[in-house]
Amino acid sequence: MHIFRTHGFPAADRPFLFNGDFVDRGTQSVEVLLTLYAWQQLLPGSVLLNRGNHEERSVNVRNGFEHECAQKYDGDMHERFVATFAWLPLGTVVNGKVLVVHGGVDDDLTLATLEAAPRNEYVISEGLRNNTRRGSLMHPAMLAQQAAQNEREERIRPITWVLWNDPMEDEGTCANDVRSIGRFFGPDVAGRFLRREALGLIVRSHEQVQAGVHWPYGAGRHLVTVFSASNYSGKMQNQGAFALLGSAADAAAAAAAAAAAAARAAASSVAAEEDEVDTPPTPMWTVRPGTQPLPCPLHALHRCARGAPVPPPPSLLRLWTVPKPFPRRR
Ligand SMILES: [Mn+2]
Repeated sequence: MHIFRTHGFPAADRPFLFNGDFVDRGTQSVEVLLTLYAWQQLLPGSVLLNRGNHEERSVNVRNGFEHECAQKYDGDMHERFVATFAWLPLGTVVNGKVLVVHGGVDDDLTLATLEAAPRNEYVISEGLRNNTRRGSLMHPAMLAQQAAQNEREERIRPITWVLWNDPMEDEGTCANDVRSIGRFFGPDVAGRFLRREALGLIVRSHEQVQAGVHWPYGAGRHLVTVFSASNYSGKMQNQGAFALLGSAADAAAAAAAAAAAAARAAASSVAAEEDEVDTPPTPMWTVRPGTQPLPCPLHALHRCARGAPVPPPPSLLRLWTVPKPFPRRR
C-alpha cells in the first residue's frame, strides 16, 4: 500500500510486477494476497504476479500462512489458495531485456526449459533430488517407473532453481547448503545466462537485504536483489525497496523532483537527524534499446504484460527504497 500511495495505483500505463513470496511475511498474508489477486483480476495486463518459493504448501504450512488461513476462515481456504499458487507464472521478461524471477538462474537453465516446465505439478521434494539413484537391482517395471519419474524431475528441476537459487561471490554453482534446497550461482553463471538469452539484467528477490536493494556482483552488474518487505516479519529493521523500469524522460523528471525535494529538505532544519526516507532515485543501470518485440503468450513465463502491446525497451532502471515505519534501534 505504501508503494501504491507514493507511486500510484496500477493502470494500463503503470504496470506492476510483484516478485513472489506474497505470503508468510507477517500477519496479513491473506490481505496481501487478496489485494494482489483483486488487482490482477481487474487489470490482468497491468498487474503481474511471479511465483515465490513460499507459494508452495510445504513452505507455507511451516511459516504462518496456513495458520493465518485457519484463524481467519473456516473450511479449506488454505487449500484453495495453494491451488492457485500452482498456476502462478515463474518469471517475467520485461521489455525483452530484463528477467524477473524470485530466486535466480543456473548454468543449465534456459527460458525455453523454464517455459516447458510443468509448473502446476511442481512439488518441492521432487525438485530437491539430485537424480543420482542407481536402479540396477530393480525389477524392470520399477526401472521403467523410475525412469519416468527421473524424466519428470528433470523437467521440474528448473522450477526449483528459479524459485530458490541465491547468488554467491564465487564463480560457478554449488549446492545451497544454507537453505538445503536450490543452488548458489556466481557472477560468471549469471553473465553466461544473460548472454545466452540476449538479456541485460536479472532482477530477483528472495533474500532480505538491509537496504532493500543489493548488487551482489557489483553495482549495475548482471543481477540485483530487490526485497520489498520492510521490517521483514515485523522483527527485522531492514528497508524495503522496489525497482522502477522507466524511460529516460521518466528518469529525468524523477531526478528533477528528487532534487527539488532534496533542496526543500536542506532548507528545513528538521531533516538532518532523520533516517533517510525515499532515497532519491539514481540511474543505476542502462539498457540498450533495439530488441525485437516478443509475443505475449500466457505461459509459465510472461513475456510482457498479457494482451498489451510490447512497450519500448526501458532505458533506465531506478531503484527506490521505502521508509522504515519503525524507528531504528539505537
Ligand atoms: Mn523467497
